[in-house]
Amino acid sequence: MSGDKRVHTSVPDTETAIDRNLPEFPAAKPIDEDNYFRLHKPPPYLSQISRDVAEFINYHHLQKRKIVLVTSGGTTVPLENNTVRFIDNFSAGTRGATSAEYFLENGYAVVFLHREFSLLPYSRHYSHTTNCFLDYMTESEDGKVEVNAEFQKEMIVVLRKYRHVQNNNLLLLVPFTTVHQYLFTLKLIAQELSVIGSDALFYLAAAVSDFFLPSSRVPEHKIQSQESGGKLVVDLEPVPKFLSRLVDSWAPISMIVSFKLETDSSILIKKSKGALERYNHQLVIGNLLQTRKHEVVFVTKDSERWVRLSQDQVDAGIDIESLIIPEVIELHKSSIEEKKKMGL
Ligand code: 9Z3
Repeated sequence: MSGDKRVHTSVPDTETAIDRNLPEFPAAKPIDEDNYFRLHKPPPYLSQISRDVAEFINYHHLQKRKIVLVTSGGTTVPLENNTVRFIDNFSAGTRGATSAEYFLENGYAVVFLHREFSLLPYSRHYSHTTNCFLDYMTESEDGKVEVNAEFQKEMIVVLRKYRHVQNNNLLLLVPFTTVHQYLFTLKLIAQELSVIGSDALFYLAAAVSDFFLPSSRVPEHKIQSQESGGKLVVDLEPVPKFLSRLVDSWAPISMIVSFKLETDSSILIKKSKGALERYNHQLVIGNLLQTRKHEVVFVTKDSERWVRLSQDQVDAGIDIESLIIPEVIELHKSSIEEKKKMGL
């Protein structure tokens, strides 16, 4: 809603945001993958997700529709099995949910691997505390609930798009909460999507934790406040960098777009290029925590190019994803042609 004068506590103090000017962890090797997936139990619901994803892919592949996996939202790192406390991050899923809408508008089917209760395509316009749906409602004279006249025009557009997507089975919602669930589900979906080769696109916008607590060290019950002299000392391991396994093994023919998040503008391009070289995929979209809604940088092997909203576009409430997605789709088209020439 425009004219929002409320305080927003989730907006970080940019002066004190963390600077990650440190060398990256090395890419995960097959042995790291084996160890992780051997030493951790898969989520119990995975076979249900596997069936739903396979059915969805089959349905759209028969209709020659391209499929994108959009990942979205932050991952949690539980500190206890019966989880009272966990480590989390800032991501609300705006990038992922908004991007999914533009992929759908451009004819893609979308598998939306998202943090449960984060923003969803379409409902994001009227959910969570900034856009409470009740603010859009009014009571008519005969006691019926109606949409406020001033929002009718805007809401009918969103409603029609949402219904079209529902009626044509174009969107599959797959949730995760922990980084562990995210990794198992990502691997599963990637392997299923690899069947359609170059027609599959991976758009990895989720903010995945860099650190985790191996399950062998997670206590079953709530940590007591009097343990360890009243202090809580958290000793986390680095999450293996699974992007290398996605590119090299899980879905080697598909196009992969990853995001790079930094808070220090002077290292964003260097880090994005570093990720591209390390994982050897097609595109890194760099963004800064502070300006991510207005500008991003496309980094490929031989180019870097900023995509920015003009001040007029910002004022008009244009989503930067409406500029990002058509460009990604063009690159996907070229990638498909290239792969076909190679006989893949
Ligand atoms: C992003 O950079 C996303 O654009 C944001 C979107 C998380 C900033 P919001 O959900 O934010 O709209 O509030 N995602 C990727 C971040 C990430 O974890 N990247 C890894 C890294 O930087 C590489 S896969 O190391």
